[in-house]
Amino acid sequence: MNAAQARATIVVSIPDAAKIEWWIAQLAPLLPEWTLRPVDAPGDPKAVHYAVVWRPADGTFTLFSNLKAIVSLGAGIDHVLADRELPPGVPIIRTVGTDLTQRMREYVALHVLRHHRGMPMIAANQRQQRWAQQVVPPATRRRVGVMGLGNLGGAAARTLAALGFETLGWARTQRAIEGVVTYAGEAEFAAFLQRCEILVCLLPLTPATENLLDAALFARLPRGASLINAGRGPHLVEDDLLAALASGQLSHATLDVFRQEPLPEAHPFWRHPQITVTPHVASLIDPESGSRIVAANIREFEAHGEVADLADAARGY
Ligand code: NDP
Ligand code: OXD
Repeated sequence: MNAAQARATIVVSIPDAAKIEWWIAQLAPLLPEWTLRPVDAPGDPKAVHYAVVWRPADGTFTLFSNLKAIVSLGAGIDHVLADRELPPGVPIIRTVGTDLTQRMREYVALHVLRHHRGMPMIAANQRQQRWAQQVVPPATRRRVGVMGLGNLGGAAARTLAALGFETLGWARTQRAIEGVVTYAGEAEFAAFLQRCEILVCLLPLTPATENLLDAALFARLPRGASLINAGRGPHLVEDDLLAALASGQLSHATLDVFRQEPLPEAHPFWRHPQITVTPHVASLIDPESGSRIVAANIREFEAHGEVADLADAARGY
């Protein structure tokens, strides 16, 4: 790095100020050639070459005319693309890694098994001291479908197949995963849905996937199916879920992501007996390994102008 580049700055933008300090403290020793600053005290804006962000405010990047790349502190880039003043053409780097994948595999296995074995009903029975035995089929006769077969969905589908579930997967393009029956695109969506007794959503949020979890989709699932949404809140039409649970078309839902996060205290999902709420923890980025991945990606991008975890902004993920 030459003298002119030595002043280069990386800004960090996260809604929670304490987390900004934390990420700066983690990243600074890994990137000693760069100055790390909070986004609202960037120093010379022309020296800002990278922005490391989670849910940046609208217009965050407009000051930075020499931005080389935006780094999403997560696998999804919807929170970056949501910025209505996003400068066009600036590459967006996702943060993915084996930690993130491992955590998502655990979350999906936990909640699929919980639905499969009827745990919500068993827990409700316990609260009423009710001893009610019910025989459930083995995993080999339970059909579980995963929407989205990328980094996380693909890993989740493999895990479910390894547990013995009859595993189905759906993506935009045809994907081949050993032990998983895969479907692609609009044309094969109905055939996929009609077989899913448990449906897991691990799609990115794009114009094509927003509101996809709606009444029409629920109607295509086998009656009594259950839903796990760990993608994004706006995938789900909330009133349609409540209606499907009330009618018995769906039996239970586990939701990790919401239109408004944190989920407001008065929201009906909190107290709904057929809904399990988890606070966007399916696969929280691990701060230590996360900083190593972010630092490695910045170095790689700086050296070669590209990196494996580059998102495709036009595609939306
Ligand atoms: P990837 O980009 O690796 O994979 C996305 C998958 O979705 C691909 O298989 C893609 O299809 C498919 N897809 C995209 N658009 C469509 C569509 N219109 N129809 C059908 N399939 C589609 O993403 P990741 O697996 O890394 O992450 C997925 C999402 O999970 C993130 O965007 C984020 O929203 C969420 N997430 C949630 C976390 C949590 O803690 N709850 C943590 C991390 C991420 P194709 O293969 O054909 O391209
Ligand atoms: C992510 C997330 O996108 O945590 O990584 O949701």
